[in-house]
Amino acid sequence: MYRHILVLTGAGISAESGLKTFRAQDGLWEEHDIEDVATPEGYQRDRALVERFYNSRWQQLRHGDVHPNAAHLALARLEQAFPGELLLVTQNIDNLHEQAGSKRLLHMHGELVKGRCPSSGQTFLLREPFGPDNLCTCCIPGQRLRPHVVWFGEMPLGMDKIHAALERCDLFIAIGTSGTVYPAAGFVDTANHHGARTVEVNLSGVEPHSQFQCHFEGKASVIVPKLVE
Ligand code: BV8
Repeated sequence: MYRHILVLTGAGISAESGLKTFRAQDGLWEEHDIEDVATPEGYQRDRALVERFYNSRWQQLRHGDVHPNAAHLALARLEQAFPGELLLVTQNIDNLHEQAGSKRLLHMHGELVKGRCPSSGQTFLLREPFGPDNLCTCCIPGQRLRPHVVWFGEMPLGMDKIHAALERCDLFIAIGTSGTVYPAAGFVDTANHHGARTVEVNLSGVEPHSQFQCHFEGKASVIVPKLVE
């Protein structure tokens, strides 16, 4: 019986909810260079482009027909039912895990529904799109809020908590991630090193990552509920 579970999710778990992944044909990055929309340098170079990139994703999450799918809901049920320790670390910046009911959740790459004051680091729930009028209320005069998102070259959030959980976990499950972005892509090596069972859930036809001991091929909305039941 497992006592400490760490679940890592990527864009693939939200794909069936209608949110684009990063590296599929019609993925987010197909329309943009990472350097232009997901780096501090890109934000300095063309703030309006970056704001448009995040505003459109924020609007889709708020007003689009985007809802948690069976995989999100199954993970929330697991958290409720599991008597041991469970931490859900997501690379995703959408709030579908929260909408599904997950509470023991860590957004290591930030959150689309929040803005951050560039001076104080304070975060604010977004009430309007990013732009010249969307200012923080923690400074005088207010600073223009930036997306509360971890860009390439920026330190992911909650790394101490994640490393502590990786060293303790006896089951590590990665769901819907291409394993291309570090440090998340290296978590499986740490879990293996500490003797955890490591499991990967990804689409069939996708090259499994050899570092995982077990692979379940199929859509997350089909596989994850079966794993949880
Ligand atoms: C860091 C937020 C150090 C933005 C994201 C040079 C300079 C600096 C750093 C580096 C460098 N070279 C390399 C690095 C490290 C860099 C990195 O890894 N680069 C890569 C490109 C090589 N990492 C970083 O920069 C990180 N920070 O290293 O800091 C540091 C140290 C000290 C002090 C300061 C700094 C920060 C990385 C975070 C970047 N931000 N997101 C945004 O969201 O807009 S990353 C972005 O990619 C998303 O968060 C996403 O989660 C992540 C990974 O992608 P996936 O989630 O895996 O999505 P993808 O589309 O790739 O794959 C989807 C998968 O799902 C596929 O496998 C598909 O088959 C599967 N799937 C699809 N449908 C389904 C499915 N599976 C199941 N069911 C389905 N239905």
